[in-house]
Amino acid sequence: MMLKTGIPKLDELLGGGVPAGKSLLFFTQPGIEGDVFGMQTLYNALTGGLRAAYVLTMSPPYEFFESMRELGWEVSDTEHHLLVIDGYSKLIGMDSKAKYVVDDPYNIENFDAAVRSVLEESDALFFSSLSDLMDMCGEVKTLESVRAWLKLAAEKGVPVVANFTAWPYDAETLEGIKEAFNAVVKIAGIAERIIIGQYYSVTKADWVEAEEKALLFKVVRPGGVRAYIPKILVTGPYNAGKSTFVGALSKRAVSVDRFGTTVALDHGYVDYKGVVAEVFGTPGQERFDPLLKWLGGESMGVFLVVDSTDAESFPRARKMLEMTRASGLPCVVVANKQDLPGALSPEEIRKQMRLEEDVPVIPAVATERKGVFEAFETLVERIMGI
Ligand SMILES: Nc1nc2c(ncn2[C@@H]2O[C@H](COP(=O)(O)OP(=O)(O)OP(=O)(O)O)[C@@H](O)[C@H]2O)c(=O)[nH]1
Ligand SMILES: [Mg+2]
Repeated sequence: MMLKTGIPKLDELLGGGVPAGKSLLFFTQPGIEGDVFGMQTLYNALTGGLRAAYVLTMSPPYEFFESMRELGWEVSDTEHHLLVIDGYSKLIGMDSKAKYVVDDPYNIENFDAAVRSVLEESDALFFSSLSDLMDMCGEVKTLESVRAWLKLAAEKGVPVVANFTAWPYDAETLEGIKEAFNAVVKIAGIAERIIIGQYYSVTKADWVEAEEKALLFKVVRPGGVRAYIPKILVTGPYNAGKSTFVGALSKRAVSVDRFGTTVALDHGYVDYKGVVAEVFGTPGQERFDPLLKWLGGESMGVFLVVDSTDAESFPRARKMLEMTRASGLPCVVVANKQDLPGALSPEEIRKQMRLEEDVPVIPAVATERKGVFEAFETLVERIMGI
């Protein structure tokens, strides 16, 4: 049994997920939306039919269910096999309907009995926040108990997933908690005075050789964690179908056209199979070429859209490719308008454009949304390298 996180790309990086008896820590920098990672994994486990135990210390159960709902995850302890250990309500003197209610959440021993007991009847164990637990019960005592629970879970073959916010604890505590787990995913921000982006990376996993690559992500509501590509460029000759392509990919798209040709940027927002991307279409006319050079520099990948019936535009397309592909940006050629008579095949286009073997050419009909998501997936794979 593998516990899948359902976090885009993470399961691949972990070699399929969290194996039986192994443990995974989401180690989050304060201020970053790391808690969603644990919640998403819980949701994924529950909808996969697993019996999950959830040690809740962040909020009362109704608030937890509410934040799950905001993320688009309708969860209930009656419909799903969810055992909540409520380690919050008693803090504020509230009643609780949870099966396990911790009487004194300031005492780790009160959690101990509940955790040991749920391990007997669960396929996976989750902690909403081990840092909350530390704040209530002390760093040293919590760490000690966590080690004991992980050992017990390993013996029983139960996978454990926990969130942890890396507040300024003792260095020993921070090292200790990372050491205690089989795998650690670090979740942090890219800051430049303000936080401009969030990323995660697997910094440790003892059952697989995980690449330590940083993946940008975004949290969408509803939806949860999405892999995030801030910029993909769509270029190509005049009238090739770039604006149509951006529109076909996007949930929302804006194009500034005059008399049917683009005079400013197209912008689209793509949300497909766990990946969110901002897509920018460029105007095809030559007078906008300086813009193209400038734009290509900051994007993470390029679609080159060509009109498959218009071989005369191929030299121009080739030139645009060279302009944007400075320093080997991943690129996918979209052989558009395949529905029209006289459309050249992808192979023929490759030949005529003298494209290198490693540049994929994907047949498409942008007006009918055909091939556009194949092109998207192909480019995303190249950008993420997974
Ligand atoms: N038959 C067919 N027509 C298409 C297809 N894709 C786009 N078109 C048409 O081709 C014309 C140009 O499409 P646009 O999306 O505006 O092309 P563009 O590349 O953005 O054009 P510029 O911004 O002027 O460079 C429009 O009339 C589209 O409807 C396709 O797959 N098949
Ligand atoms: Mg256009």
